Amino acid sequence: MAKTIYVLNGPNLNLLGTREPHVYGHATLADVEKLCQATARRHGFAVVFRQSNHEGQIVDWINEARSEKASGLIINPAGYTTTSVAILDALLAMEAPVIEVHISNIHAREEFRHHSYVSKAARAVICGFGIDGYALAIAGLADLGAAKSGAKTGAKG
Ligand code: CA2
Repeated sequence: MAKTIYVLNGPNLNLLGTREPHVYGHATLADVEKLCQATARRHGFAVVFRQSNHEGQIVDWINEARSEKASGLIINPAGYTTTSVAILDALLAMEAPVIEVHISNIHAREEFRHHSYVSKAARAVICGFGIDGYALAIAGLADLGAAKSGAKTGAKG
């Protein structure tokens, strides 16, 4: 059976592709889901892909990923990146690797976007690659899995 990864998206990412294309590009969240499904399939993963505008819902999904023994979790916490201790605490309880993704380069933007609570629980952080960051995160999770099973040698794992 395919290993499952969760891809969780925070508030307002449902609006992707509708405005601010100079910052976030023209792709919609449906396009992001298609990219994740196609990339995951190539790496032998199944994907649970979700978006919510509600902090508690995201916390519940992180707990679900943990209890369902997901192989990894990718999260774009969006506006909760800089505020949510609740999401951080849920992520800290995960054993599987967590990858934080941002479509834009948050460090080249306003200073209030630079600090992330989520990064404290993240194995890696990807920002500034547009929606390709999600595909890179899935490839990274696949690489971590391969390293763990001994299929690869190197510094990771
Ligand atoms: O670059 C990212 O992926 C962000 O996580 C996106 C968040 C922002 O608060 C973070 O600082 C960086 C914003 C998500 C809302 O996205 C929209 C996209 C299009 C139109 C309106 C909102």
